[in-house]
Amino acid sequence: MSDDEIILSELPDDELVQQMHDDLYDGLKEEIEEGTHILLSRGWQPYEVLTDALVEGMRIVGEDFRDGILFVPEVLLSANAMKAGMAILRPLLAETGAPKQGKMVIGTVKGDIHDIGKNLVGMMMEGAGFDVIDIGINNPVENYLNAIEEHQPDIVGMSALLTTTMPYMKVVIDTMKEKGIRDDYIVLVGGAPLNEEFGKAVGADAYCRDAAVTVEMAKELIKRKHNVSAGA
Ligand code: B1M
Repeated sequence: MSDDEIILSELPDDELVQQMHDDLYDGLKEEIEEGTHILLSRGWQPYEVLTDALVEGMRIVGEDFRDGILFVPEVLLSANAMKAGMAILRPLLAETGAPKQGKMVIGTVKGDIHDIGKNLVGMMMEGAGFDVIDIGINNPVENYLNAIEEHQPDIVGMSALLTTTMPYMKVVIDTMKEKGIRDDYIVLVGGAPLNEEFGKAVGADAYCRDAAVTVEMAKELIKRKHNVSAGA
């Protein structure tokens, strides 16, 4: 059977998810949108669709990108297809009715244009009751400082996907220190090449492995901050 003849709605769940991995790989935006709708209509939770169908699909793309099988233009199509699926899930993830938790400014650091992970973190944080101010990609330190001043968040989040851009997180944190404002905010960092040790080395409050960990970490650190200020 050729790809053209596959009717997504007739596939059982496991084959549909497999097909969505293939469609994401091939950058087929409409098929990803359709698959996302079908899984939701079958009672899948938005978070399950996100992780099992989309994030897993992108992981496979990442492997072949690394191995030189896929190239930038193809990966861009995959990214666009992934974003189309995420756009469907976003309002559903935000609709949890969770009580307000606080505010976060988040952006990808200077030199880096990867934004899928950051967007996903933003979506999950919104769903958990945080107000999220997304300052986008390729942010020099001034953008973080301006957003901090304007929005007075509880949390500053930084994303980096490249080993060449992740050191810039230290530039942002060091500048916050120089201005005497570092300790006024919770600073969280994340992105595929980072780890806990790196998070400590740059002076962040925590490294967050994924979006779910970011939510848990944010809630925990906000709670601690409130306890400290209540005790002070
Ligand atoms: Co790029 N890219 N890319 N890329 N890309 C990687 C990162 C790479 C690992 C691929 C590879 O070789 N295997 C590699 C980096 C190698 C390295 O630095 N060691 C790489 C490279 C080399 C490049 C270029 C240099 C390629 C080139 O031009 N020759 C170039 C750089 C451009 C630039 O930024 N200046 C480039 C370009 C691109 C595209 C534009 C084609 C596209 C980005 C499209 C977009 O984002 N709009 C792209 C993509 C899609 C990828 C991969 C395949 C997928 C990234 C992704 O979206 N993952 C990636 C391979 C990989 O990561 N394995 C790769 C899905 C996403 C859900 O996961 O982003 O990890 P992730 O986010 C997670 C966690 O990390 C965490 O939570 C998220 C959700 O669970 N997290 C945070 C992320 N940010 C957080 C912030 C937080 C908390 C948690 O704040 C508190």
